[in-house]
Amino acid sequence: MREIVTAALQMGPIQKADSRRQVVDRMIALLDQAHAAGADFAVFPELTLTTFFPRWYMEDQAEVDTWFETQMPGPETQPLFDKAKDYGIAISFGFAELTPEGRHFNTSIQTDPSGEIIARYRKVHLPGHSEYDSDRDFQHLEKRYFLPGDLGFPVYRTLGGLFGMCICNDRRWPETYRVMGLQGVEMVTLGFNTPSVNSQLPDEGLQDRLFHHRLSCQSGAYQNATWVVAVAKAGVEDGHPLFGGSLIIDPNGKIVAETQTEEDEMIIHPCDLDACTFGKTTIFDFKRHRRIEHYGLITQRTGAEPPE
Ligand code: CDV
Repeated sequence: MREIVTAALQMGPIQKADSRRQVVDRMIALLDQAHAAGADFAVFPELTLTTFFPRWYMEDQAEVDTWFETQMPGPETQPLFDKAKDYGIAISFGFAELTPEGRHFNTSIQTDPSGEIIARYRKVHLPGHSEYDSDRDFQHLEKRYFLPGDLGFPVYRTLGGLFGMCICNDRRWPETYRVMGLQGVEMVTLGFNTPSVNSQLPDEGLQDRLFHHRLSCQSGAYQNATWVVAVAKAGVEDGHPLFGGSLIIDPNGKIVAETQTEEDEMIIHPCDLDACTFGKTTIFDFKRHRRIEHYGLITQRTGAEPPE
């Protein structure tokens, strides 16, 4: 048994006017709960430190850069790292990263229990568009503000297991999980900010949107025999609703915990990494069953091209 008591720390809405300090205080309050419940590992959402700013169209790069972090930890986030170290809890959270060379990424990091950053992931699948779109009720400008991630999908050893990260839209792509599955991943963590309404399909109901979210995460878990921990930033941000539905999913694809609110909320579960072994050595024993001679198109072709 390799049990990692894992807390998914969902954040409620963060308004444009909220300061990093206010957000970090809320994160620490959730970490206090996780510590009281015996957590080894705590996972926060995508772009945890700010409102989901890609919904806003901005032309002034100096204004855009105010949403980004140039240091991690920086002065405002150091107290979170200190608290996690005090508690001996490994943490993972997302933020907008501005590198010293001036590159912008939608990033997640993971620390070990001593508070050291031991892994970094930069979002690969950036949804949305790069120019103002007047046909939408609200914008989704991730392609404008971020570069596609340049680190691939690394899997790393920590907490006695094999861990990997992805971010929000990545969870909808089977390639995301499979590339980590091929590195033996035992727990995939991800944060998300998903609007409760589809700006291009207003009649799509919230239940359908939650269904697609659960379907993507549960199939990724099952087909790769890995835990998946998916954590929302939820609630109404400056008039724009984001759904909750943070999940802890076992390697059989079953949901073992799910949040019930769109506020700051913890769910927690003792995740036994050894529970991955059965799936990885039977139906999803890749080495025995995969037929890579038929998978060439996956990396040769991006868009669908139907036959003549
Ligand atoms: N932050 C995201 O990547 N959100 C997307 C929305 C745009 C659909 C998602 O896949 O949830």
